[in-house]
Amino acid sequence: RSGDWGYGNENGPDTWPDHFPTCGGSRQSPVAINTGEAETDIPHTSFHFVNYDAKPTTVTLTNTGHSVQVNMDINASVSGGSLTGEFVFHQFHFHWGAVYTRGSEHTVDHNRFPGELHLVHYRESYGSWAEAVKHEDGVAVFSVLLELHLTDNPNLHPIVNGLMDVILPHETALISSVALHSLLPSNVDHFFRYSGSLTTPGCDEVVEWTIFRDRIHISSSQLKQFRELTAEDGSTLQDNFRTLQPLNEREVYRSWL
Ligand code: SG4
Ligand code: ZN
Repeated sequence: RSGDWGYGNENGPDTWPDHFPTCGGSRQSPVAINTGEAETDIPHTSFHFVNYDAKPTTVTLTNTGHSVQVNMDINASVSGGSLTGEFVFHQFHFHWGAVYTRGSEHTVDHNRFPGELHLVHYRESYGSWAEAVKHEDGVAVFSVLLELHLTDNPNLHPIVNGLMDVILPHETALISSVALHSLLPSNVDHFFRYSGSLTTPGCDEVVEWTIFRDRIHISSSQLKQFRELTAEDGSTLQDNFRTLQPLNEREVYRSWL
């Protein structure tokens, strides 16, 4: 029973803490971000991306039953950007809505976006994802908000074109190669930073979050194809975003004055 969490009335975010106590913790994600309230006193260093422009040979798309996720055979990593060390790229995945007025997990200045892309990394010094999630500084997730645009985002084509092959939960397909760099906004110098959790059960409080201020585009027809997927519980896979969590004692920082 406890394995069948989801985003519906019966199994949605409000019920997660019943089966996954950490989901009721005090350092949870996502949160509402407000530019005017963000602290500006963090050191200003640019990100250093390694192999983000590489085109891996094997890229797989998986319907996890809760999201659609991309894994690739690549040794990409990131440091700088006020992160406290080097983080190895692990996977990326998406959250999206049933309609374009919702779908993102974080809000910025009270705006919800039709989707949110998460690039998940783990701390290099922990050696593996499994080890890193045991440590409160083990994971770094980069969030790219998806903004509705009239025309397709060609950089999303490899992913969107693969969706029809992973309609059912746990289906996997090979897709055309994609460079991580092509999924980042053109300006990565402006970002928000706070410490939080994974946004799905067990909600481990291990994540240094980076939310880029600038967005990338997605068209309504591209969004529509995400909504063709089937979720673990048999419903349409959409509105797979968690409700906003209290900030409690935490600060949100921003990288610019
Ligand atoms: C999505 O459901 C991913 O597919 C999950 O990856 C991921 O869980 C989960 O989101 C939470 O990640 O960046 N939103 S998040 O906090 O990475 C993990 C898998 O299920 C554990 C592998
Ligand atoms: Zn996510």
